[in-house]
Amino acid sequence: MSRVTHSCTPFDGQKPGTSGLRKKTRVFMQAHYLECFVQSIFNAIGGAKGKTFVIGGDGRYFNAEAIQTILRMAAANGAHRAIVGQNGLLSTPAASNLIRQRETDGGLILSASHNPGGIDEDFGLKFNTANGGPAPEKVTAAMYEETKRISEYHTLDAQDIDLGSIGETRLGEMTVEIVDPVEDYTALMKTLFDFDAIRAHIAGGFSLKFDAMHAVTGPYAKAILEGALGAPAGTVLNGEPKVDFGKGHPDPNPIWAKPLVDMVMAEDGPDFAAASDGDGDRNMILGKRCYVTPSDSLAVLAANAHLAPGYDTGLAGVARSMPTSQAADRVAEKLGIECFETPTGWKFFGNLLDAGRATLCGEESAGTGSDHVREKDGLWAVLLWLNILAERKASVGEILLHHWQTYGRNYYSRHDYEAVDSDTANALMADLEARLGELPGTEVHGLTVTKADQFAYHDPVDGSVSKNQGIRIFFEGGSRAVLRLSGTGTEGATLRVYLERYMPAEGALTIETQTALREVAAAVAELSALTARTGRETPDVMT
Ligand code: VG1
Ligand code: CO
Repeated sequence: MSRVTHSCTPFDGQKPGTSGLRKKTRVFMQAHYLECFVQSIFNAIGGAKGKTFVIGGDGRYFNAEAIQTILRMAAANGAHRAIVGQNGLLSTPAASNLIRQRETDGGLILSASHNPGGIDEDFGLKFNTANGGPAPEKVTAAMYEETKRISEYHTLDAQDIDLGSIGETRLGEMTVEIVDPVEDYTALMKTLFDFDAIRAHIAGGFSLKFDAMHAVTGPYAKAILEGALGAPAGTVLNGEPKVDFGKGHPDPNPIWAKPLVDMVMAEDGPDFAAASDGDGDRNMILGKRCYVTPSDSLAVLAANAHLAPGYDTGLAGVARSMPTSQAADRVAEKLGIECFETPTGWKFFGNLLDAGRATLCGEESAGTGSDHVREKDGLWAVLLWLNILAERKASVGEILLHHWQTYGRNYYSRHDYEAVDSDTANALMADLEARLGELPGTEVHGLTVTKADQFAYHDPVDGSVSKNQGIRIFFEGGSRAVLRLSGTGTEGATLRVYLERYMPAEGALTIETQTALREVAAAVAELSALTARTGRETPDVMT
């Protein structure tokens, strides 16, 4: 087994986005492409020599092949040990947990998350640091610099190893440890939640469904929901991970998980339903005849987390991404705890969690998590909801209504315009940005602009500044619109328009969401000349 050094030339565009490097699978499969990026990661972190890494992915097409390549390269770069999920599978939160529990030097997570999988779909790779969280901007920037000057990479001239058998093998000088991907994660969940109370609630007739969307959470959900919590077999739907996710988008929202939504809207539907995404870090929460927006979910969880054993001493603080609705802010205010507003992407929560300033974090894109790992965590959110439901013995709908009656309601929706021509999208954003100064005072569709800016984040822990994180337009009365371009797409640009309107507790709390947001949507469309520029009358996806 000899070490081989290949020379290579840099590839354009190996710049990590919101969550690692995401490209079409065929792009990743080009000769030397993956290798150049992996070597750049090792170079950017001061080499792999003597280090231990966790390696695993969401099981999509090319997952297993890419892991073999990474293992050979890690060995050739002098790594000491690789901890790999059996068959190459690890949900993103489970990988984060392993990185932390085993006190490793970080991990390589293979996923394009909610994007579809397959040879003509998407693939992705990201590096998480020793705290278990996605590499912060200064590290991803260093990786990108390496990708621009890379001239060689190291690998081993060796056969593939068997990823299916649990236990240890050697690859050159490196130990490869294949682990059960579910075991440690399940143990962690048991320390946070009252499994007995949830089990009793389910045994008492509380019914639930979980849609794993043919992605990585299937084995986790079966072990935890059907195994440890005693939910009947068949509770987990689409529970076998597939390389193409059954040809769907493994994105837990009312569009891509429509069958589940239809189920809870039916007369004989379950009391609770949930879904997770490709790599298991997102969640969608549903109750009988009710969809909980991720922003509301964060707020409800913040208000009720003390009911679960892992959080019974209260929360240090709450953090949300900037486009996420301000519902959680109201809870934080009432609890008298800090509330942070960060740019989109979980990497910005890491410092706050490490410093003990935030306990719960959330994003409007179906991401919720806590300081138990350094990633958002789909099943964790499901279990916290279940724990709260078991304690409060109320329905999801009742809890939500009670929440709005206490704090008021932040009507909220995200409108996505997908595969927009990149130049068009960039010009729309640039022109709007240039006009931000003149917007205050403007009246549009009955709304008056009070403030407009380009969001910049000043990290309170390390003092770093992240600029250009999205355009915010505030209106009189507490409504708000945010515009930003996606950093996870692989085709053209995706323009995300986030809409929010606040209704006080004594106001109308049950208006249909899109109806409640009609004026804000019309106002932002007019201010950005959205239809004229993009030719789009309606969004492709509304969540
Ligand atoms: C999207 C979401 C963002 C999330 C990111 C990764 O990013 O908006 O909130 O953190 O996906 O989630 P963007 O740049 O496309 O808006 V996942 O589940 O893909 O790791
Ligand atoms: Co994900």
